[in-house]
Amino acid sequence: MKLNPFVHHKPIFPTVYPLRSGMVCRFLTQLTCLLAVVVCGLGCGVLRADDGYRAWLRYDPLDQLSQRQAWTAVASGYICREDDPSVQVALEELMSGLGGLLGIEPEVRPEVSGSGGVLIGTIDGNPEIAVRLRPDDADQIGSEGYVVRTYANGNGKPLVMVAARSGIGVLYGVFDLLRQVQTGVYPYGLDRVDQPKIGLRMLNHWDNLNRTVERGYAGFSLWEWFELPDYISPRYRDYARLCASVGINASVLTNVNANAVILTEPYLEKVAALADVFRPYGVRVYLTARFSAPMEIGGLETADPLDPQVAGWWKQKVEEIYRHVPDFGGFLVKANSEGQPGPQDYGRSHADGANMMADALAPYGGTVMWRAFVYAAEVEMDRAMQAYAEFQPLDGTFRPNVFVQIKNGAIDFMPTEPFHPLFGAMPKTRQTLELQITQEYLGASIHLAYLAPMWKQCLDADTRMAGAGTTVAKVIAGSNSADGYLPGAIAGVANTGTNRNWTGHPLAAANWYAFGRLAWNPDLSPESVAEEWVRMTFSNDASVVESLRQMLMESHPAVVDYMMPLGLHHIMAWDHHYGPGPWIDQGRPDWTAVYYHKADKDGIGFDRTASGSGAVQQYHPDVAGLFADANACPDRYLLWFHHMPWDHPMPSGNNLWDEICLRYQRGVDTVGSWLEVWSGLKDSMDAQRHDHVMRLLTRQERESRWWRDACLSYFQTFSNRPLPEGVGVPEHDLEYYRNLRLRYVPGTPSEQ
Ligand code: GCW
Repeated sequence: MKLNPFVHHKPIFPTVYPLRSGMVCRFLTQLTCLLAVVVCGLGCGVLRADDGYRAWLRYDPLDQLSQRQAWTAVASGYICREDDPSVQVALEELMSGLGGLLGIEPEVRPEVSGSGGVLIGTIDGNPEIAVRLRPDDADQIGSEGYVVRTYANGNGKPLVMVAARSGIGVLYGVFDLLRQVQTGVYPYGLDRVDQPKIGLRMLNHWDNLNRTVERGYAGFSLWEWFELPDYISPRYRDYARLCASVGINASVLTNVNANAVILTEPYLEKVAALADVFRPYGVRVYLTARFSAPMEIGGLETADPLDPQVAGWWKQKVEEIYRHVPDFGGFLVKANSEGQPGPQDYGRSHADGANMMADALAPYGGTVMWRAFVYAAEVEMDRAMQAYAEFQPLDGTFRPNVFVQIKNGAIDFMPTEPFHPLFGAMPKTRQTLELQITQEYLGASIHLAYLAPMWKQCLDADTRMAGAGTTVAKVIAGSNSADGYLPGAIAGVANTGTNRNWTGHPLAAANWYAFGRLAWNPDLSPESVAEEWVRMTFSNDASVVESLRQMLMESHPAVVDYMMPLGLHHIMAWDHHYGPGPWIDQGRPDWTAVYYHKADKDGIGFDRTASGSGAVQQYHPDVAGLFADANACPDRYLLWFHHMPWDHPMPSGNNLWDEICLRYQRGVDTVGSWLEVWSGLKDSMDAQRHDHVMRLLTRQERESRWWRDACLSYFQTFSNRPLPEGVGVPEHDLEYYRNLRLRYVPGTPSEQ
């Protein structure tokens, strides 16, 4: 058995900023750890400054004494005898995790002995595992799942076993085990048998080669292209660890608004270096492919997918990529969308384009993720209908290794959107659900918005396409469901960057975490996921858990209230999308706000019923019936589907105008209430994160009033009605808000 000799001593995340002198650094690190253990042991809470780098894998001494003692008794040693790279990183993680949480450094042994311990390994790789498994375990864990179970071990010493079929399953099991310890679960009676419900769980990075990140609000791209492949930042490994800890198993490194240069030889060497780091963590690398690459870097005169030379170029290119990255995942493609080149430039269909690339990738097991986010300014049809109109008729024409990647809603990651009508409507095509973790339309990294409840609404939405219960989650899970859909995937547009804490807002890491957890198991409740994250990221202290979980759960509804309540959408500022802009009426119509809210003296909202654009009819008749009936339509989608009179009576008893105003106010009030809640947590966490969040919440409260005041002043010019009682009076006149101009908002593609 070969073990990495460094793993005993090498902390995976530095506990202090790296210092110049190794000795001083080691001494201080040890001193800090010792102090932390003492402080924690005295029950004083965890008060060390925390820059957030370790995210939810903090591994500070467990703040619950009796759980800590119980686990310390179990973790008397680690039993592992496999060389598999994923098992090895699992062992490192276990040692670093339990070492930090319990303050212990036990030995690694090859055999189970009378003294208990943590046994990890694969079924085939370690006979100690095989003899302990139950007959049905192997069937329930698939290729990526695991069993985490506590056994009584002879003389009363408990043994915890983490078993899987594959090394990556062992790693996932170890992360699950660490999560149990971190969140204060006792070791006794632990019996967890789990596997992911969705096979492909991907992050999409909209990262450019110059390291700007489109719609990224947490600094620059994590990928140091210029330094690669010579210098390998330790951050890559920590990124992979964080991904693996929540089950993310694929990463598209580059922006969908693609640059063909990523496919050139020097860049493929850099990509290979990243893939090498990610591999033991089970994270497969994908790239975006610019459709016109054969012309831009291949010297061809066309990129026509039916031209044999073009197909030949892609075949060769793919062969070259696999030489560098033998387990390359495939391509993500944005074609004929927002100015990107695509097969339609040559009169060909999306299927022609996708299939040509799919054929090149198929021999290597690679896939094409082809985006359905297409709409054209010249087309008269309601933008919300165009993707369905384009793609649904192509069902059955895509190769088996093509996934059609569909945003959760039919417009574009709005604060709330009804689920996309394409889900479940292409039974012969693999579908990927694309969510946006980065907060393009939800206050960037400044506003708190925990997105799991919104994602969950989409995952749970019943498309009815194969009968009642055909939820979006089931459609993308595919063969796991009884509905006969092909296995699909889930993708999240990442919110990561070079900010020390990865996500800018210290609480925005909850969204990265929750994306992974829901991708693994869409049946989890957003609330339980929030609670896990709080416990792991902050503390198990009841007041912290309770207050922060509640704030997280309130946050998305609050942001919807103060930005775009009742199904209003796309009323944000031009281009950078930060702040209100309901008055935007210039530029291509489907990028304006007036196209969507259609406010006039009679009312407000987009009529998508049969009397309007007819978009509801793209849904299954049962769903269409619900959305088309203004009295039955969930109120969060009311103005998405209906143009309603200002005096329409709402179920609350208010008329529509008053209801809109009161929703804006409710959002402002909710954010205001967090200021006090957060102040109250001052002594329960480190000052660094407390202060950072306090300042952001203060700004969010101010900006929630900005949204309310700007939007209501503007809509009031149509409703001609007074603000109801209880709604704050705008600080400025409408002209003031219209003239506000933000410059250099992060993540904005154009220079401004
Ligand atoms: O949400 C919009 C963004 C664009 C983005 C596009 C897309 C990457 O404003 O910045 O481009 O969607 O999803 O392709």
